[in-house]
Amino acid sequence: MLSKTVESALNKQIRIEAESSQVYLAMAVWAEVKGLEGISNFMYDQSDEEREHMLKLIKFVNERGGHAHISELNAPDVSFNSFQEMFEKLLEHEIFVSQSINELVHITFEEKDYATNNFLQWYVSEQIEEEATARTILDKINMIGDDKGGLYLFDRDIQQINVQTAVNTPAGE
Ligand code: OFO
Repeated sequence: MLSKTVESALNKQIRIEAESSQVYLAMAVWAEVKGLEGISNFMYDQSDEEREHMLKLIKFVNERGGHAHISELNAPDVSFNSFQEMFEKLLEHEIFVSQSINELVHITFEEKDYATNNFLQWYVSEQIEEEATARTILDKINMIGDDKGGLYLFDRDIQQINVQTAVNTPAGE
């Protein structure tokens, strides 16, 4: 059974994951309109993943005797000055999500809720991976700068970058 404190902290995270999904959906649309299909597909996939993160939390709250709260969401940024700016925002957002997960883990310790703590370890690992992917992409985008040819090649290769980072990051590291 969840304490009210843990339940409301989990519900806050449900909202953050839902907002993350919207953040990446808006980036996917922007990239698609700009004609960069690879980047757009990457963002659509990220958006789907965030929805999965949200659903996983919803199921957990309900299974543990709580009531998952589906709330209104803040609107995401829908346009960017450059791809560089968009990927900077992606990394910033993932860092924000990691901090939020850390606070949530801290609350479970305070509440002596070790089952929820254990459940959240998956999110801790996931965030390490997502931050690493975002940093790798941003490094590459920073190298490309304003070079259109470079961006074109990057658009073709972005899916691979994601997969390689995931494979090269041992679970829990
Ligand atoms: Fe990348 O945010 Fe979910 O966990």
